[in-house]
Amino acid sequence: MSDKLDKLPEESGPSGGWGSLKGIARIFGESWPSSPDVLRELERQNKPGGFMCASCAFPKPANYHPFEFCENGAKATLWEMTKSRHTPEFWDDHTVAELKDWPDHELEKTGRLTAPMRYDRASDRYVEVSWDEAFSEIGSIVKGLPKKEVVFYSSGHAGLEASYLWALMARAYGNNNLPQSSNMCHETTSVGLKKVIGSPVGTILWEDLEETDCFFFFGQNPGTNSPRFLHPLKAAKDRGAKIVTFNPVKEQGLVSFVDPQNLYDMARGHETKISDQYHQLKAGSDIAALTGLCKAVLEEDEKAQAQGRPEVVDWEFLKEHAINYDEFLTFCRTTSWEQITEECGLSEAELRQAADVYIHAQKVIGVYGMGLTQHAHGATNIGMLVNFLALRGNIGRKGAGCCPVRGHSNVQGQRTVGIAEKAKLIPMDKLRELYDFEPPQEDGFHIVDAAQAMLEGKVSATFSLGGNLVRALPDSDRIEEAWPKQKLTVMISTKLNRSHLYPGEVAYILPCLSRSEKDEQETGNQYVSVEDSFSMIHGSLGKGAPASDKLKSELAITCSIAKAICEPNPKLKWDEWVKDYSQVRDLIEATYPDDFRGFNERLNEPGGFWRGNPAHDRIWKTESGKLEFTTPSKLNALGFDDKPGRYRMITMRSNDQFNTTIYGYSDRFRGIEGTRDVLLMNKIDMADLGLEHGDPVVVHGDMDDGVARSKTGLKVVTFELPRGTVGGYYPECNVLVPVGLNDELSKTPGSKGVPVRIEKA
Ligand SMILES: Nc1nc2c(c(=O)[nH]1)N[C@H]1C(S)=C(S)[C@@H](COP(=O)(O)OP(=O)(O)OC[C@H]3O[C@@H](n4cnc5c(=O)[nH]c(N)nc54)[C@H](O)[C@@H]3O)O[C@H]1N2
Ligand SMILES: Nc1nc2c(c(=O)[nH]1)N[C@H]1C(S)=C(S)[C@@H](COP(=O)(O)OP(=O)(O)OC[C@H]3O[C@@H](n4cnc5c(=O)[nH]c(N)nc54)[C@H](O)[C@@H]3O)O[C@H]1N2
Ligand SMILES: [Mo]
Repeated sequence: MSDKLDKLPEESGPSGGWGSLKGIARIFGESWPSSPDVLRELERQNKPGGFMCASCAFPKPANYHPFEFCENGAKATLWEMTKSRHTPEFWDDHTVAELKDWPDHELEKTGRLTAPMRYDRASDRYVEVSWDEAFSEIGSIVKGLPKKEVVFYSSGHAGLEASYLWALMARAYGNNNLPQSSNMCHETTSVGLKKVIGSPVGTILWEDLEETDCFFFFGQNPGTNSPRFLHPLKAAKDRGAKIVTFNPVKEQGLVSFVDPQNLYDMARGHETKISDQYHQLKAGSDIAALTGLCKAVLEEDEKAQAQGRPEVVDWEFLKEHAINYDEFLTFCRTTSWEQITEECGLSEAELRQAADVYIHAQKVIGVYGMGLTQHAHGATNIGMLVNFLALRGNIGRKGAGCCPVRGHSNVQGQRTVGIAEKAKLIPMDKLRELYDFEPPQEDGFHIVDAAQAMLEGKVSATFSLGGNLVRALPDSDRIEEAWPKQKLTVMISTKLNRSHLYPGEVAYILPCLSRSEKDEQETGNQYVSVEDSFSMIHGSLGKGAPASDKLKSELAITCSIAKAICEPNPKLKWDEWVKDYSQVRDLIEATYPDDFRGFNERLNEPGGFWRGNPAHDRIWKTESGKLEFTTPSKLNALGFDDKPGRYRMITMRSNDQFNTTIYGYSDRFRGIEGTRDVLLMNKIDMADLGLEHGDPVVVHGDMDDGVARSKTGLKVVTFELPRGTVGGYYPECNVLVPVGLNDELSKTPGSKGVPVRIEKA
């Protein structure tokens, strides 16, 4: 792979447009889909009766486009519909040791896994086994392990039916060790947003996107991570709405967009400007910026009151709905503009300009993503955004609200149906009543607890329903060392990934169907269902030919594992449930009647059915029964102090990856081509260190925790970033993220605020 670092990153083109079609065409060419039906499948994507995108969780509108998918959704579908097959014969020519030198992209490119395989230590290869052998050995090993040491991880792909049974299996087995990918992601939302508004999920619906006249974006990158969002954003801009963005990185998707579905715009190259203002604040400094915004709003309110104009702050809303705002307002008044601007690197004028847009908008949506959640004080970040929205009553009102943009396609839904490590979140009485067993009452492992226990040798077995933990977790070097010390690792996967290269004493790879494939069971082809970021539930039906006739569905694999490891119980009808998934939907409804009333009947409502959200209607399920203001204890969200030579590193996603799945080496929007081994840096910071564009560097972890961390093999790239903030790609830079650097409330890893030192190699 030759990089193209001889020249500086170029000004990139708009998001969408011809570039997005080229991006799709490249994957199409590389993976030559096995079936001529592939275009028909793409056409069915995200529509009622079709299948729901396996990429992100952005909502699917009831009034869909002819092609309701984006560049990255199409890439995800084509990537899983590849004609390449990873058959057991692959291992005739390769060993695990050899594959450790392969990049992630090459591992997944070996194709769809076709048969269950077991690791053979003597030859250092995986060999095919029968499904029965696999389940029977898994059962006999797990029965001999301490219950507390068995972990049931899930990455947010699997549908609601399989996920419900996955959680039921863990509890019937005897623990709540149900960490999920959202523990590394929007756990800050699940805990932090819940604390302040009583809802662990966003408050807006599709119609609010169509009504709003203003968006404030904090640390979310729609162009890459939720490109279908660009359509309602463009529509908003076309009707005169304003968009203000806070992000250390100038992300192309938030700068301009050409709608690839609009032939007229495509032919004319008509770009829609997305952000009216773009504020490149320092990484981790949103608390300061939001304090500035709120301070400006307050000052305007005081002026308006003095001059007898209408109030700027919605005092009525605060009095009726909120508590603790006095303390916060005092904090804003007593924090000086110097403190604020020093901390975030933006000027008072810039912050006032942004506040001015806010003050003049009637309906504001606050959007956020990993830029707020993945910090040591991520929950405070979210609390601050809620303060800001609440000042003018912008929550629980049409066209206004709080919009966390979720990651994996069913990450939110998995939590809704019981994947959670905290016992108090689960209706245990219902489980007892429905299934006649005593559910475990002790909390289980959050992913960070599981990682820490793994490092201490206290995890004996991990089951992974999707995902690639060895790569996705912080401190990935240390995890690579600890992971193989487990007695058993079982990975339910579609493609080969790095986690498979660190097999436990006994290790299985169990290959499953993907969402676009036919899931034929005794009663016919089965629907599954997912929940999107707006809490809408959608049915999804795969129709494509399975990649191999040996594949099983995630639900079928879950039921077989459950049968092998749980005590027999006539109420746990694992075999019956596989025959007809609608029975599982009935059980979900019986367990969560408020959320899933009429589940089977409502499965295919266009745009999905809404499971409701009290905060949307200004009912606050918080401890106090009110919206709770947050007063921060400091002006940044970092878990360390600044000091000379220490930089704040953000770990970032390119436009050519889905988490640890690397589609290619073209980060088109950032103008970085041919490599991911880069460190992005401000040119003045580079000059300070005597670095020139393209110089090799070593990046050292700079957390004061006694652990040495370093990443070699990176080249420095001149990039427009605030001084003191540097960027590197996830997952390559995960070796630098300390496992102990987490959000104080939710334990979400601080992947956007990692302390590092930089040295010329
Ligand atoms: N194509 C594609 N789509 C995806 C994914 C993918 O990898 N590829 N991943 C999926 C998953 S699981 C998730 S969770 C979502 C993630 O989607 P996002 O939430 O958009 O996550 P990131 O791209 O990691 O980071 C978002 C933005 O935060 C900015 N940022 C970093 N630090 C800060 C900060 O301190 N303050 C502010 N204000 N901004 C900051 C970054 O520059 C970046 O633009 O996307 C999902 N969709
Ligand atoms: N430093 C840093 N670390 C991060 C992040 C970051 O921004 N910075 N982001 C974090 C976030 S937001 C997340 S969500 C996690 C992601 O962590 P994970 O969810 O664990 O990782 P993925 O890369 O999404 O998992 C990819 C693998 O899933 C399997 N797979 C794909 N499709 C399917 C399917 O349909 N079924 C099954 N069973 N398997 C499938 C394939 O084998 C593929 O190799 O990483 C986190 N780690
Ligand atoms: Mo995520």
